[in-house]
Amino acid sequence: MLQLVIGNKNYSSWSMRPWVLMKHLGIPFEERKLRFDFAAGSAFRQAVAQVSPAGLVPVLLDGSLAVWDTLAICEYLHEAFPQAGVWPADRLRRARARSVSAEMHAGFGALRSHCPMNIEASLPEVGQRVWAEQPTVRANLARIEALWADALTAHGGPFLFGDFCAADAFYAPVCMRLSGYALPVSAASRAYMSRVAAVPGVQAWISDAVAEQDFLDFDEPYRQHR
Ligand SMILES: N[C@@H](CCC(=O)N[C@@H](CS)C(=O)NCC(=O)O)C(=O)O
Repeated sequence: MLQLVIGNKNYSSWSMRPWVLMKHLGIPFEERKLRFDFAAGSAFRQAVAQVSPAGLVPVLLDGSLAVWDTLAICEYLHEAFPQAGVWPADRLRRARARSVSAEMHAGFGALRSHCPMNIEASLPEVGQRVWAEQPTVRANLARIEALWADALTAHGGPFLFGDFCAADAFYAPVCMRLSGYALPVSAASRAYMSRVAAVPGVQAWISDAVAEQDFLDFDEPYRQHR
């Protein structure tokens, strides 16, 4: 049985990606959740160090093999379950899906740092301030909306490349951020975000995140409590 080591569901955007993808595709796995605590020597640090030299979550364990980093995990799943639909079946779509996923993986730093994922919170006033003060966040969002629009138009929806695949899983935490911080987006983007949020695997992650009832101040630059 595969095991996916993840962090707090409310905060861990990287953990969310392979988790929702595997749930959606029906790839069986066991979840092992580690509560975030980034202090040196913490239980989190010790547990992650036992499975990954990189010291970050998520980590996919297949027997004695550890695969870390979300893109590597998606590629491993694609090879282990070639029919599951991790990436689109069509070669050109697959190349584009990998491109937009890699762009997410390597980029959008301003959006990620100014609007950290916090699924449970509703932070429209923070979003309004960030939007007014941070041109880099506005530029990130313009690029995200453009690439969503291009993919949805080219492939006819309902997801970026037709069926929900790894590319949508990569943007699922972005959808959470745009909703939670109520950033202004087009009607087409909002409709795509609603479709992503309605996917059963995404729904399951959201309800677990809301039920977590945890508050980690270092992950909450904008709140003192829930
Ligand atoms: N590039 C990595 C990023 C993983 C990552 O940054 N994970 C965060 C949690 S969402 C983490 O483990 N942080 C622990 C730390 O910063 O020490 C991936 O794609 O998996």
